[in-house]
Amino acid sequence: MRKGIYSALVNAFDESGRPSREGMRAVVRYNIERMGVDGLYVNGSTGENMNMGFEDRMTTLRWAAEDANGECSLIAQIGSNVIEDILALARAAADAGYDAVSAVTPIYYQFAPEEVVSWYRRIADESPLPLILYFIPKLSGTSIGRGELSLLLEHENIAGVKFTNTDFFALERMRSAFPEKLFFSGFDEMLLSAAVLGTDGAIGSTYNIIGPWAKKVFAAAQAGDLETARRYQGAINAAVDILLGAGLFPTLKAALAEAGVPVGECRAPMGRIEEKHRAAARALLGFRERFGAE
Ligand code: MN9
Repeated sequence: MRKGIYSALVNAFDESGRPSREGMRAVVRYNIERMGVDGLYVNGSTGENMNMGFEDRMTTLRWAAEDANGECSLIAQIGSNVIEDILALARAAADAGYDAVSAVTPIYYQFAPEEVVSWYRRIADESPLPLILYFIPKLSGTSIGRGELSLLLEHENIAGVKFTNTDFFALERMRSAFPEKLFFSGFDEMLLSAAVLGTDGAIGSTYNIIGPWAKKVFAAAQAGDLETARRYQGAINAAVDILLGAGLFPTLKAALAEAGVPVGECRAPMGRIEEKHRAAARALLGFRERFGAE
C-alpha cells in the first residue's frame, strides 16, 4: 500500500440518488490522471457513506476498484454500526483488490471506550484485509483516548489510523510509539503540521480538486523545504475557506462538475447544489488556475 496523498473519493450519483456508473468512472479517473493521487479512500465521509444504503455502498466500492484498474492504492471505508454489513463489505473489498479497509468508530450512542476497543478488535480479527482505524470524533460523536488507540494499534491486523482530529500531541506520541504503523492525517488544513510530525500520508476531501497542491506540501515537508510547503498549504487553506464558506459537499460537487466531472447532486438529507455553491466553485477553479501547480 502506497504512502502519500489519498483522495477521500467523492461518490457520483444520478438524479434518483443511486450511484452513477459514468460519474464514478469520471471521478476516479480524474483523481488518478489529473490529481495524481497515490490512493483513493472509497466510501468515506466525503463519499456520503453515512447517507447511503448497503447495496449502493457495495456498488461504489466495486466500481471504484474497477475504474482504478490497479493504478493507485485503495482503501475501502466500511464503517457502520452493523457488524454483518462491515464484514460483508470487508470481504467484497478483498475480492475487489483493495489494499486495506478502514472503519469509522461506531456512531450515535455514547459507547464506552472498552466497547469501541472490542468492536474494532472484532473487525480486525475477522477482516481479510488490514484495518485502518477511522478516528473523526467531530463528526462521529464517538471519541476514544490515546490509550485506547494505542492499545488497538498493537493488534497485528490494525495497520494504522486515519486521524481526523486536532490533538497533535496524541498524534506525535502514537507516531513515535508505532514507527511501523501507518498514520494518515485527515484535516486538509492541517496537512503540513501533520507531515512535519512524520505522518505517512493524508486522506482528504479537497484532494479531489487540488490534489497536486497536497502532493507538493507533503513532498516539500519531507524534503525539509518549509517555504514551499507553507506556500502550498496556504493555497490549500484558501481553497478550504472557499469550500467551507459555501458548504463543503455541494461546493465540492459543483467544482468537479465545473471541471467536467459529472458527479451529480449530493444525496439527501444534504441539499441540492445552488447558485451560491456554483459561484464558490467557479471562484475555486479560478484560484486554482491562477495559482497553478508549480
Ligand atoms: O476526509 C475530510 N473530512 C470531512 C476528511 O469531510 C468531514 C476533510 O478532508 C475535510 O473535509 C477538510 C475540510 O475541513 O479538511
